[in-house]
Amino acid sequence: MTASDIKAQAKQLGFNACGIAPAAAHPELAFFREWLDRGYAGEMAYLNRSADRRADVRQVLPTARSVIVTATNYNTDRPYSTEIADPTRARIARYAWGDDYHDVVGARMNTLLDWMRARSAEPFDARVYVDTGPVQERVYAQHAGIGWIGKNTCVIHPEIGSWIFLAEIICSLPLDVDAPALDRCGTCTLCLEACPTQAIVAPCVLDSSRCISYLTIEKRGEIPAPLHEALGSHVYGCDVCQEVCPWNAVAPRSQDPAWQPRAAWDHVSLLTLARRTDDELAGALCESSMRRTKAQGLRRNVAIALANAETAERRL
Ligand code: B12
Ligand code: SF4
Ligand code: SF4
Repeated sequence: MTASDIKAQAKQLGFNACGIAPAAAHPELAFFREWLDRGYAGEMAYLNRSADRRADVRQVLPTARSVIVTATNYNTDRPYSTEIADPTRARIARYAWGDDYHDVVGARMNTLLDWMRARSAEPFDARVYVDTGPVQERVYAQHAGIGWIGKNTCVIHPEIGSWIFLAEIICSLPLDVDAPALDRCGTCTLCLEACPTQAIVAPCVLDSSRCISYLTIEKRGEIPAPLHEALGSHVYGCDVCQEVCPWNAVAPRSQDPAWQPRAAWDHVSLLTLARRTDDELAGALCESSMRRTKAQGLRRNVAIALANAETAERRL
């Protein structure tokens, strides 16, 4: 079983890109500790707890030789949030409109691993992760040639753009590896300028404690009042720094039913969201990435967005 066989099978299973990185302590991984020390992880304590393991995938799987990284395009046929002027319309991040990618991509990765085990002449060790393990997925994606890490910190595939889920199989097989992807941001700084909360404090450096994605999804309890206004009508995640990226200007769309927007979130107004009963919200959150905040977290975000919409309407 060669690297090319695995990539061909990944394509067959619906992955949009697949590359292989050496299981090594790549130089970019060293930045993670500095980032934690600067407090940029906010209250995401799990990142601190797993810092040692994140320094090298061989901490996760000591026999690891290769990291097979896949990318799955989740872009669908809907306008960008930056193209919608209406302050009463709820902004929900593109990745969260369909089914939970942990489940969908995870199942496809397990199918790929089963196929590898059936094809391999010898048994081998392996771990599959989709945003679920102590692995710096973007660094391994860059070294697998999937795409470069942009100044907005997202991995950008030169043809697909950055609307991609990353997933990996760490394995003990000594596979042929790909060349790392080259940085193509050049002199552009559009994402740094567009961020509503100035969370991208320097190229490739994101302060989560200011990022709308962190505030609306990961932060428990109250969102700090000075940041409320900048949240605008974002109620779950944020896509602004990717929407302004020229590499997403003509991003291909996925027809995969898994990523098509659920009716409950499609073109939904803040008032409609606020009026949903707990049962209705629980139904819509079922097997959705958005279940992370639970109905309670979503209501907190909607309340702030509604207050922002009232202020915006008074100004008109
Ligand atoms: C924690 C986390 C977050 C945090 C912090 C994000 C961040 N930028 O660090 C928050 C909650 C804010 C977040 C938001 C989002 N996330 Co997130 N998140 C993660 C998670 C679990 C860990 C990332 C992490 O460790 N961050 C800490 C930084 C320091 O590490 P890093 O991102 O790996 O960055 C490395 C490189 O940038 C490197 N580096 C490389 N070159 C250079 C150059 C210089 C000069 C410097 C200084 C550093 C540097 O340093 C770091 C390694 O030590 C990953 C999954 C995973 N296990 O990797 C998903 C992941 C990164 N998220 C993902 C997604 C989709 C999102 C959102 C788009 C969701 C949304 N729409 O709201 C946003 C994007 C916001 C943004 N601009 O990053 C995808 C990204 C796919 C992609 N194309 O890159 C991932 C990979 C999940 C997945 N499996 O698909 N996320
Ligand atoms: S996701 Fe939104 S808030 Fe976070 S860095 Fe990007 S533009 Fe800024
Ligand atoms: S907007 Fe410009 S600087 Fe930011 S990630 Fe895209 S190309 Fe790079």
